[in-house]
Amino acid sequence: MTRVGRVERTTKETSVVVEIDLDGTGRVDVSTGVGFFDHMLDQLGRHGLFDLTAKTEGDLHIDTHHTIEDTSLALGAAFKQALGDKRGIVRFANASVPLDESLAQVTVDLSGRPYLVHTEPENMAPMIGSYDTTMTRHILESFVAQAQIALHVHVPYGRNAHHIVECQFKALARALRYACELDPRQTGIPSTKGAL
Ligand SMILES: [Mn+2]
Repeated sequence: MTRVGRVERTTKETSVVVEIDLDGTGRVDVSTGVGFFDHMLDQLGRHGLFDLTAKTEGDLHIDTHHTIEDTSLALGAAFKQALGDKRGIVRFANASVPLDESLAQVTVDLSGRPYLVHTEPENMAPMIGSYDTTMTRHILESFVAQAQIALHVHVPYGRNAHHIVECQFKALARALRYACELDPRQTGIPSTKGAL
């Protein structure tokens, strides 16, 4: 069984190709033209042990918004595709990851229903390089909408914007990795409904 998803998405604003292998080794090859966002996708692959490829050519002459959003939508769709019918998965997981003074707590249910709960410190620095820090929630919303998962991401405290965002992606990676793991005792689909 291979758990691989591949999505191509082209609009007048962006052209995106994303590929993910849930049973990878953390090999990442991403280029979106937004350096800090690439760094975050790198975290997701490395700490999720996903093999992840993302190539985006977006309308960066406007700003980085469409590029980041559309990559996140494609990533969510590829993730859902890779999960298939979710037979044998752990399904629920959580992870807490600190980055120096910042802490992220992520809980996930690969439920088949999109829902995001997100809190992070207010008054963060507005930009990290060309990355608008209000995009973190937008990335998570976009991913969740397409992946169809319930995702709760909280940063109870933190000060440095780079740390606050990065620890969220690291904790997300770990939580997704654990939730996607195949449970040797789980032979069916982990739902009393019989479908996820
Ligand atoms: Mn948008």
